[in-house]
Amino acid sequence: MKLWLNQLKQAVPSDLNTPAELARFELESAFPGVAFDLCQQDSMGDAYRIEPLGTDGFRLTGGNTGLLYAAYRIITDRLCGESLSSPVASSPAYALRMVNCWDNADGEIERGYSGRSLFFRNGRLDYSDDRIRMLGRLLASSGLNVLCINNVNVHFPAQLLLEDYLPGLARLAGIFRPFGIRLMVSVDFSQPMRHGTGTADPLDPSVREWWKETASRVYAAVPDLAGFLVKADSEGRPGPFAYGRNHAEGANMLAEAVKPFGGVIVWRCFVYNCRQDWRDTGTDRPKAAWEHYAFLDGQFADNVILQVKHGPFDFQVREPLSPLLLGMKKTKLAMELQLAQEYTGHQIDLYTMIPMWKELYEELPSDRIMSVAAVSNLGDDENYTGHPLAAVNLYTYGLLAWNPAVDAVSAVTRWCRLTYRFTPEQEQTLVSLLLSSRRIYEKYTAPLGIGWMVTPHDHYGPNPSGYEYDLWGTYHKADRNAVGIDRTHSGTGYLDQYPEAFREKYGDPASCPDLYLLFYHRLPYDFVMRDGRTLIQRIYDDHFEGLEETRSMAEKLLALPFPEPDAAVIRVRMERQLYNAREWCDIINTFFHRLSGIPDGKGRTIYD
Ligand code: GCV
Repeated sequence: MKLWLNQLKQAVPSDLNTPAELARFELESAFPGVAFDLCQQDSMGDAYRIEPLGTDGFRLTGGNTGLLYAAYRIITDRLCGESLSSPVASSPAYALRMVNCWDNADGEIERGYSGRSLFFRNGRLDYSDDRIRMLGRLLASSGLNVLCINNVNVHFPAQLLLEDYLPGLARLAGIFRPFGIRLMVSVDFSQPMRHGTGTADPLDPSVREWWKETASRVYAAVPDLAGFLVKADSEGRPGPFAYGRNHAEGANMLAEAVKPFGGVIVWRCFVYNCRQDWRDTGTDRPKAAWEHYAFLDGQFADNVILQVKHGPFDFQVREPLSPLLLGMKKTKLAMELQLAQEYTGHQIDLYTMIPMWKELYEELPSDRIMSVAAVSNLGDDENYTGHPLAAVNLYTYGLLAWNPAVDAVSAVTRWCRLTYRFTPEQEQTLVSLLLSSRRIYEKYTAPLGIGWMVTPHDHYGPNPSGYEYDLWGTYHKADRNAVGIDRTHSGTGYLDQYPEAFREKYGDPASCPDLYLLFYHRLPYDFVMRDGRTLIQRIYDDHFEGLEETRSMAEKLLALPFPEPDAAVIRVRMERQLYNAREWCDIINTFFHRLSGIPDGKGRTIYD
């Protein structure tokens, strides 16, 4: 399956070596007889310029990869019915536009909802060359350029990617190379201990030596490896804390090892106390990333990038922008998004992410990050993303990683137009359904920014108190009078981690946007919101509306003439979404009704 490139008829041959060669192949096979003049200027890197030549020809100027991006721009514009009549120039906003796969060597994917790994089987690298080439084409056509193939939780034998599996990694890197995609690997901080160092202390000379020697071996096999991705001292992963060292000392030691080869260390900031006692009211999990990292600003080597989840918790439907992304001004940062729908419907429920990302980018000054990463939603299902419509998230993530100013309607329309042959009315219906899907999902799940009312561990379907007395620090503390946690200065102080403008906007329930209310405030059920409704009425209304809107979405979506096999998959998943939305609506409303004893002002059915 070719997803949004299904109109390209010819497969990419295996004997192309560079992005510029691939650019020529793609253009000549998509537009036989059209004149293309390709001028490679290496200093331009990913950037490109396209000039129309006469009536039907183009001059493309760019770096090796820039030429490929220019070729895909011409091809996708044409397939969308747009033609370039005047010169255009483009360059990406972020140097590294990364996809992080959480694939394990046994072929399982952590938080994977579209089958098994495309790269691993039975503890070994094992893949279909044709599918890898198709994946390379899809990623490159949306502007993405770095792929980390293994889980940040590095389970044995994934460590062998740096050892016995290195030839296989080199071969895989070779398949991706013409697509301008550089591989990255997640590494296990304690790996030197498999080789007798007896310690993984980042200041120990034998440990430093092991990583240097390993980096030189790895880069000899894969000279353009983007670098190493590291999850350290988080959720049981090894890290520098065991030796009394901090994250900067850990990251800088690895950075020194990859530096001679131009590599980077992407060090994740998802670090918090995952064995919290629910009785402990002094610890507030969203504060953790800041507490672990902010004081280290300015201490990281220049080839270290801190990768920060977009929100302070963990990819909930609604979270504020992480304060670390605003505060660490002397450190290179990447924002981490999640395409895998862990908390957002498991690629069963429709959930188009670009409206959420646009909100994040609006609050993030453009110079604060230098890279973006997204946890992959890919697997070996025939359609790669499980739900055929989940592919819109991968494609539009790429468009925004190139240019965060792209607007949501045009990005989603572009994907629809490339993927399906619909009439303008049908296309408009699909675009508006996709764009409304996030808000609909938000309405029927946890209310007003509170998050975490999901089935523990699996994270699909409702369980309002499932995490309430657990170790993960994710509490809502609903009682018969009130719900939420006060995270203002007078509460846990989380809001103090933000610049003044944020504190003013969110600190007062009277000015805090409704959809963030319960993230920042503990409020009584009879709190009167700006539109005059009480908090509890708003919760009931949102849930009833979310269910109704899902029903109406299902009706409209299933009336669209999707081709097979997409139509069948969409039908089955929509049935499951309808069931899920009803469960969420009724369980959340019943939960709050039982606690508060306040009836629905509109007299609708709540099951007590
Ligand atoms: C890869 C959450 C997820 C884990 C994931 C972790 C992380 O806790 O549930 O599956 O582990 O985030 O981002 O490291």
